[in-house]
Amino acid sequence: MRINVITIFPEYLEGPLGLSIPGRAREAGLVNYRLIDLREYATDRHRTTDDEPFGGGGGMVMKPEPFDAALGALEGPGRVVSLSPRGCPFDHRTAVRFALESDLTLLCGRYKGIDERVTEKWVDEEVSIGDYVLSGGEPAALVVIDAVVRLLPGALGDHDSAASDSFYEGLLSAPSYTRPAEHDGRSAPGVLRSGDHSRIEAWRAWRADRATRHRRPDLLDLDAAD
Ligand code: 97T
Repeated sequence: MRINVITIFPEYLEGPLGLSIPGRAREAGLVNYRLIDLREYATDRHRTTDDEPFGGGGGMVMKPEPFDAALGALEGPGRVVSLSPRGCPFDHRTAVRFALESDLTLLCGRYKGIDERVTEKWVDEEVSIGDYVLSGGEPAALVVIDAVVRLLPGALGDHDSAASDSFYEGLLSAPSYTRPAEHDGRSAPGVLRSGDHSRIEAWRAWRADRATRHRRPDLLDLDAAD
């Protein structure tokens, strides 16, 4: 898979993409990251990438020309996704969908967003990682990349498992415990150390259901779940 990111801060992503599962996936040849510096596509002396919004109202808007030139220079941009607080919620299903693409291009806006004409011409979908405001799309792009890359076949090592992740089956996962069996006066549940896999599965299903009902009842809503 090839993931392009267009940003005014390529250095923001460089470090994280070399670490952990995203870094290992790159070393294994499962994914290639291309960080594109938007400023290199600005044409004026000051390499301007933003301007005041038409209609006023404060804040700054990302100019259309640098994005247009950067996207035009990409041979196969694949699915083009813009990170935006106005986007559709990014969730596990979106991550699965993106992981099936061969090429993905992420646009990082800042300030008040990107000129809508860029979105109309190039963007397949706008996604948000949650209901809060960021200083720019870069941390959101990292979130999307991490969630997508760990789904690529071979990205997870023997000690990681997607099947036990929260959301894998549409629910929060059960809590986890490891050695020692007793810590600070608290015991790990005996059932998890019983070796009885059907009892362990039943216990985990119960705790997953309980956590989901308490914290994320929206995930149990039948209409919302499918
Ligand atoms: O708040 C933002 C600003 C720019 C680009 C993306 C975001 C955002 O994405 N998800 C939540 C907020």
